[in-house]
Amino acid sequence: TRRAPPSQARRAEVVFKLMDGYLKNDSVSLQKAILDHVEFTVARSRFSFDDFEAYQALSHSVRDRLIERWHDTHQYVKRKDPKRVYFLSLEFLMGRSLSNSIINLGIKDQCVEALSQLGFELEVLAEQEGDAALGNGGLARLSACIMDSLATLDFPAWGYGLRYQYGLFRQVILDGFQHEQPDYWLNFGNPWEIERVHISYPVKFYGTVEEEIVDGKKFKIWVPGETVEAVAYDNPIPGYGTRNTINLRLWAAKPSDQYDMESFNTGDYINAVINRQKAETISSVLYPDDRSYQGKELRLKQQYFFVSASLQDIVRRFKDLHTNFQEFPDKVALQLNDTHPSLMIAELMRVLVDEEHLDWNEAWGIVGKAFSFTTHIVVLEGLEKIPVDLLGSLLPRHLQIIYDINFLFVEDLKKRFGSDYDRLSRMSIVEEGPVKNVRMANLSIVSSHTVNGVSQVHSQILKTKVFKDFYELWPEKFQHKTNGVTQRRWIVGSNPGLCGLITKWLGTEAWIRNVDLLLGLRQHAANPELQEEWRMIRRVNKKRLADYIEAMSGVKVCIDAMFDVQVKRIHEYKRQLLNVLSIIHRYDCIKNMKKGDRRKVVSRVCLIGGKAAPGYEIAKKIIKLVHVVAEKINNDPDIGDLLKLVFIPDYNVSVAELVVPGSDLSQHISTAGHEASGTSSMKFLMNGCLLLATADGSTLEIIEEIGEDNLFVFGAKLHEVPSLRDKARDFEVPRQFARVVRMVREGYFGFGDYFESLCDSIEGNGGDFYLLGNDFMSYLEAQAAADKTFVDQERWTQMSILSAAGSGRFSTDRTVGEYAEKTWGITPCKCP
Ligand code: B1H
Repeated sequence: TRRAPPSQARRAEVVFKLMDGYLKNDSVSLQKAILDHVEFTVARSRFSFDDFEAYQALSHSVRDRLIERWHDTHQYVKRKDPKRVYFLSLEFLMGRSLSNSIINLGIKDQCVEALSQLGFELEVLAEQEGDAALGNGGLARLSACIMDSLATLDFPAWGYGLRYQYGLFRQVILDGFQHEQPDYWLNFGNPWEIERVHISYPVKFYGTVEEEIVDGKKFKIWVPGETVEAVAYDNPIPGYGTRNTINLRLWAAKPSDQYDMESFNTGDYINAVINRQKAETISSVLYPDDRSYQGKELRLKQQYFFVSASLQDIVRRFKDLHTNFQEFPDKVALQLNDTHPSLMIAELMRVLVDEEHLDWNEAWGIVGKAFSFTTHIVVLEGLEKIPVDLLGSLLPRHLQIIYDINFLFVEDLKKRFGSDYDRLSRMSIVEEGPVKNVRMANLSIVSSHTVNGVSQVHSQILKTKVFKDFYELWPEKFQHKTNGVTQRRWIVGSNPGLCGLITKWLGTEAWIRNVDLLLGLRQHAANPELQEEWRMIRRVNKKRLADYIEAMSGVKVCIDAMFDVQVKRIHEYKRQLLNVLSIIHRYDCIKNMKKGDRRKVVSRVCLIGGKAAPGYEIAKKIIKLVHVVAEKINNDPDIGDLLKLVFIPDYNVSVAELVVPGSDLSQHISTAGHEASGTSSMKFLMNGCLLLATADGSTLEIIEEIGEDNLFVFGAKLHEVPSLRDKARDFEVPRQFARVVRMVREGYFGFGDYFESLCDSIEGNGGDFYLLGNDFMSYLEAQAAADKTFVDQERWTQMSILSAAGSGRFSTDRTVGEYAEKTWGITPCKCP
């Protein structure tokens, strides 16, 4: 006879009797946890294990504590059933999790102690972890910072994304050239995810659209041709100073049992199995191009796979407690991180109309209240387009729905604007032409209640240029939220020295949750005692960075020199080339100086790092140029410590955690009007690094916050750019500029022919689109001003303190607070 399972209540009784509350966080309990995980999870002997095994065991101990809080948060939020925000992004750059989790759980001291008795160091173990690099750059790191703030501020929120098996490629430099290697980041296991085999949904593709009659009414139904399964992997995201721990759910593609049963019946068993396995390719690799869309089928499949699985999950959660879809927008806010997840608009329409049998207008009303859209693009050419043919073959029903949305939209437009056909064709969701495209941004704007830009100036550009027509139609839809970064990772985690110092001078740790308190540093900015301590901490960080530079490149650098840094994706508009040209100019000047004058030169260590998209030739040439110039300068005995140039390979989140705290000066020098926001500048600012920047993106707000005197600003202003471009052909470039470009062209650093097209991009007939020649002299002046200030260490330190003090506005805590109130309509739900 089989025994009946115990009732819930009986089970709870047993569990309570056995358990002595939650897991304990004292160092002895942590030690026991670590040893248990060494023995039973890692399956090594408790008496002998190495750093990596200790990292694994510690991670599992931390994970256990995360899971407890994560369960509690879920249960509590489920009971309260508040409106939740779903942050939908195809990219999350999470970096490492161990240190961050320990900090947010508030168990750092205990972990350090627990480890030290076992003979391990937390910092060393943390280095064992590889980065989770499921994204390209700023947009993806923003998603990660937003998750940290959502959790810390107790918002009922979920992140949804894709679990790529290969993250952003590893950049390997061979002979100065970039090579891409796969980032198979799951090779050594990932203790930070929880595989949820029982949470999976079928996702369908291809097929045809047919009609179905239900209760005498006609409905469209999609008869798909292929099915794959989406399996959930959950990543707990702990808040700081709260029990709340939210979920980042990433989907992986697995073969479906419904997939291809036919081929098994043909007798070719082996090939049938192999074909089945192909389903996994959907989530296998992250596309490494930021800002260029290629209309690839696999990319579209990824987008829909993501959208379909996430929406099924969201709708299931909604239906657990609700039956009336009119309540959907009261419970669900769907945040589109750029247009990459925008197919969810058509998918929600399809679910509501075809599956739930709501009528079109009802469904459209729900969609319009549920979605909000944030764009990260500044120029029209950057907007995502999907070829109609591609969409029609992969998702025939969605294409119909998009056409229907567009038809009704254009009908409305005609009523308002009559026969202004130019306007109609600009605003239409479908772009006519030799290749018809779906304009994903237009679809997103038409269907969302709110459109956000990512900095003040960006939002302004959206209203006056990129989406002018839409702004004229719906001014009330347009908002703006300046981006931010989380101080938990970018000060507390990566700069513990500065963190301690700030806490000491503010007399409280409260700034870690309430970053506006940093303003309290302003009053001490000129205090010599603080200044001295500030410099000491910065020196330690510089030493750490110098050691890294030497280990990685073999170049010894002097920590008294100014560490001058530009780290970000390589792009023409970000103008790394301008930086290199000015370094060549500096080198040339030193070479031509009388020996006596050299004493006045401020020593610099110039660091440049970043990845180029694999197919982006000009960007790859810039990387090679950095290397050849570095080779020449660093090996010139005549120059010594006056100037060094080092390329930092494979720049990623954990490299940034080392570079940011150790820099004196950081460069954000895009041509005005091209950087939507920029977020690395905010990290540098928080760490007291001075900025050398153009008046672009969020820099304009940084200037507003800390004052023009506390950073080095140069270059053409936004309103000057169009006329400068018009006049570019007649512009007489400064001789200093012409000279350094000539040096590159003529092979002074070797590879003259190879750099020809690079030089043409700033001098040739196409004109100097990004205005390097135009901004060159003002750039050199700003550089000279930085040199002059650096000599005056009191002034420099004061500016540094004022930078950090003014960085509070650039925390994602502020960004997320604004989104919650003005866009999503959600309030905190704090787990007791
Ligand atoms: C930003 C992207 C982006 N803008 C397409 N656009 C991508 C576009 O894989 N793709 O197809 C990936 C990324 N990323 C950046 O977003 C902006 O350039 C920055 O200025 C901004 O700070 C950042 C966050 O808003």
